[in-house]
Amino acid sequence: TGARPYAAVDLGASSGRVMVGRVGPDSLELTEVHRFANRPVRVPEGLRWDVLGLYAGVLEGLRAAGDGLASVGIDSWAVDYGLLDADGALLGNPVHYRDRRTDGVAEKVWARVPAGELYAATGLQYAPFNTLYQLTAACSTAQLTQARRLLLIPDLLTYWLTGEQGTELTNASTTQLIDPRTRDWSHEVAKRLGIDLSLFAPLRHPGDPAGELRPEVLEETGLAGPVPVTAVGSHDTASAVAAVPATGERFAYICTGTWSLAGLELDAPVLTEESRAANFTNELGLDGTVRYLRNIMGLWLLQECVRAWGEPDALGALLLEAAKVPALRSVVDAGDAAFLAPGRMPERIAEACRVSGQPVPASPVETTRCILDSLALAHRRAVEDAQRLAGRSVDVVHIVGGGTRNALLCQLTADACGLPVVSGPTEAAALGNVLVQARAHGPAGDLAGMRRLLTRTQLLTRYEPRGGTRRWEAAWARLA
Ligand code: ADP
Ligand code: LRH
Repeated sequence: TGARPYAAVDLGASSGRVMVGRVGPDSLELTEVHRFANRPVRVPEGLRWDVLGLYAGVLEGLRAAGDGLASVGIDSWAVDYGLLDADGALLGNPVHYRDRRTDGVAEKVWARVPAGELYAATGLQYAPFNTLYQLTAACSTAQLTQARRLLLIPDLLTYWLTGEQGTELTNASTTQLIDPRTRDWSHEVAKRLGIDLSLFAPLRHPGDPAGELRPEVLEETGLAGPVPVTAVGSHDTASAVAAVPATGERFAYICTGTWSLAGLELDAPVLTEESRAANFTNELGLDGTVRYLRNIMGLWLLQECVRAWGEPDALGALLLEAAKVPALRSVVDAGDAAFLAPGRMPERIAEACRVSGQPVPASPVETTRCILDSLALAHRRAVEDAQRLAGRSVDVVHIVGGGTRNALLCQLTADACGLPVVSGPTEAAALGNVLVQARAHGPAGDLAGMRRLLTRTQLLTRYEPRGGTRRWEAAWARLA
């Protein structure tokens, strides 16, 4: 196609990639030009992101993308940030959301703003790593005291590329400092918690210009300027949901990768007490939408086990063998924050099976099966609960992200939900990123139009439910 290329930088918790997308009236092509590991590093202060390594990966990816880029967009995992001093220099290494510094912090926050009021004001589920709790944990540190600016990870990398600062809205909604009804800062929550909102740069919306690559960046990447940078749905999950190839409105989605984010796209937040009790979140999506979803531990459980077993290349073989293990022998609660921290994952899963009186998986293959059954079960619970709490029903579940490569997980999810699953695209976040850039620089298209293009151009796989949803309900009862 003659269409100009867009570069999408998509940083997940397990890997970063730079993809080049080309969008035509009836075509959408995505090519991976660079992929690099994202490895958290444990230093004496705690668990940190290697943000310089990530930035180097971004530069290398842009070099590989080559000349002629119509624009660049960046998305990443949510909630985390870097702090800048008065000179604009980064203060320390950004803290990883799995760091333990937020242990016990929620109670301090709720003593000032009760959990119910916080939910009514921000719509965010309780997660220890929401930026609000991280900032409370950091409140008297030398770093935060010196900081003059806070930039969320994609905004920090955008700043390094362009010299311009902003706070992109979809990701800002994961700080728990945004009111999902006004789609603006919640001044009252910030005030009551003593959080200085002037630390944040002004809000930017997906599609807004975010500057141009600095001359030094052009030099380093060998690119000819000017190359504009465009704000996208900079929360990876917002970009991924934008790229769910749904044909109507009656769909649920599950973005699978390190996490499973399972829920619905709505026009307005659900802020009821029942919704809070069910730990559903109202994050902001494209074009005025709300991502009403629950965080499920996701393939993190498996990643951590594979890391513990020391066989990083064994995943394919493990999954083939796991498919032969009888279903639902033991399950764990894959929504349980007890699995958040790294380390000893096979033992922690075994322990959870033991205390709930179920057979303890006796091999890596059995543990793998236990994880996948547990994820499918958590997917079912989230899809069912979301429909009930939002008063909407669906007749298809879309799975996007790295988990689409796991056919067993997709089939088990169809079985558990009792609904057809349509899986794909795998690189949904990068596609959503590209499409938002394309419409900012070309003819405007709405979300439905973007999705029609995805349905026509992406390879999708359909899994039919094989019956027996009662067994899944019964399995859940073992955990209750
Ligand atoms: P993130 O964006 O959170 O880093 P991804 O969307 O890249 O995550 O998904 C990573 C997950 O995809 C891995 O944890 C792994 O379970 C799964 N995955 C990747 N490649 C394969 C594969 N070839 N077969 C099965 N699963 C895979
Ligand atoms: C997925 C994700 C998710 C957040 C978590 C911190 O990558 O952005 O939506 O809850 O990381």
